[in-house]
Amino acid sequence: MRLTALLLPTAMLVGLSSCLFSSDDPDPPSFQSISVPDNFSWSLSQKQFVNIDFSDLGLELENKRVNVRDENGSLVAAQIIHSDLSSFYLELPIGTGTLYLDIPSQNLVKIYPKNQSGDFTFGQLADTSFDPYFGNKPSISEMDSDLDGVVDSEDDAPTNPELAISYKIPYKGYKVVAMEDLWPEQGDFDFNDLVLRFNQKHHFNSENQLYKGNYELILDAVGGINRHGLGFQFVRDESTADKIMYKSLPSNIVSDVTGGETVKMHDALYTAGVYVTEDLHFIQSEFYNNNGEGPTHTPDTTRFEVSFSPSSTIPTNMCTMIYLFDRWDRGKEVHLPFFPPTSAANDAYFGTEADASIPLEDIWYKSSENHPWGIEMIIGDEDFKHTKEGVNIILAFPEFREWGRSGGDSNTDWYEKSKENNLFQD
Ligand SMILES: [Ca+2]
Ligand SMILES: [Ca+2]
Ligand SMILES: [Ca+2]
Repeated sequence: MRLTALLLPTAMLVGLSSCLFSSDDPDPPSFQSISVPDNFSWSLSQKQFVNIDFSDLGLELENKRVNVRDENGSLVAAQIIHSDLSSFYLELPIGTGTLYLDIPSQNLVKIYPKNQSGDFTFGQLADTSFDPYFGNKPSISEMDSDLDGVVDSEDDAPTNPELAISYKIPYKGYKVVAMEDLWPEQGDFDFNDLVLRFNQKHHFNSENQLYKGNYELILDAVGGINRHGLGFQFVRDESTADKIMYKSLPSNIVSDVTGGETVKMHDALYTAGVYVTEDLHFIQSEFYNNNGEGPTHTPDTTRFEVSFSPSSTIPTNMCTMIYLFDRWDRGKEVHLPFFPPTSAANDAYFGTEADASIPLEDIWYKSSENHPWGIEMIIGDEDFKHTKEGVNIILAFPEFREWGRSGGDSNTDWYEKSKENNLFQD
């Protein structure tokens, strides 16, 4: 096994926005003062590839279920084992500790602690003792009602032959995205032009092929001045220990979209994804900014379902990320760092203003100082409280800067340590 992964958090910079520095801070730090490693992803989460070869066990595991659980027994991910192999792509809350693998049919639990470099040591099969903590019981049902090869007791949809496994990503809480929307120009680094949380529940068939996904998106703040649409894109994470890299997927992996009134499929020629809305205002029940200056309102929630064309063209390491686009200039998209533009983007914007994307090297949406237009966080059940309008994030969260400088290695709890009166929710 192996893995490696990555994501780390990071930081941001600041820029302009002078008016918000408090008078008791005579030398307010600027976002530009943060020097970060080139390969810093500005992500506060833990992404990990895990490939497990069960052949050493010498057990009959074909069509048997394997679960990944956290230390409380909560389901993180699951798969049906074929040819003694399983491959997982995990997006975990920062700080996730030991993971466990359980194979119910064998009454077997294996423990995978993190090693010193922060990776889980999957595959070493270090501990084969049953851990009663999970209350695991061998699967007793041999009935396979829907004939998909997975016995009823291990089948999340025992009467639907097209579904066998379902789990949420992230497995608890949400993926939080906080963005600046002026790309390719630099903004004021308050990261509240868009603040949203989303979660996805993915459903797979007995061949571990993605069949459909249910998405929930909570629009916490819309602090930007410009009108923007919102999209989801599906990409594959090709990151290694040395390089962060995401690659677009072809649009034909998506076969249908249902649910929200504003949601529709990307055009056939585009890369894989959906338009959540052509204008963020359209998914608000009434207009709000939630930034302390404009109107305040309970955040609206949008839900939709995406059907995929189950086939091996959807890789295990597929991940979902949101992006913004200019309502009046569709080719102007804003993505998190390292995430590629969709095929609807206008290449002419790259390398202009503050953008220093290097398309041939798969480096996207970063400035020449490696500063981002958005950050991503997976922080489990904790809430992220965003900044008030115009408050530079490094002022609101004093440890943010050190997090960035460390390339995400230290101060990963910066979001819990805000300076008083700088957050919208204060
Ligand atoms: Ca079945
Ligand atoms: Ca089934
Ligand atoms: Ca801003």
